[in-house]
Amino acid sequence: MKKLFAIVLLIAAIPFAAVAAEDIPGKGVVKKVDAAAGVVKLAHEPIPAIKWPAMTMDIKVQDAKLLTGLRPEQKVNFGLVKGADGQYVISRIEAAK
Ligand SMILES: [Cu+2]
Repeated sequence: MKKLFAIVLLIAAIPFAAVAAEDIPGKGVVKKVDAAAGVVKLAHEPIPAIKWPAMTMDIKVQDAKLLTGLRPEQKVNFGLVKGADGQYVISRIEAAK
């Protein structure tokens, strides 16, 4: 019984673990999409977690597929993770409501 309870707890914790593989959330506006290079130019709001002021910059995406459907002047929410080279890359990006 104790074992079953432990397993249930473990399964219940999985979604939180997935979320806790934390990205750094940001908001911005798409300025340019370069799917071939896997880069999006964003005018992003300040990101205090990593001490970034508001700026317009090119950011790489983890997977070029993330850029599908994005278009200039679209408002987006995105998440950043640190790549192996120490540079931040976009792990998720979606249209903001
Ligand atoms: Cu920036």
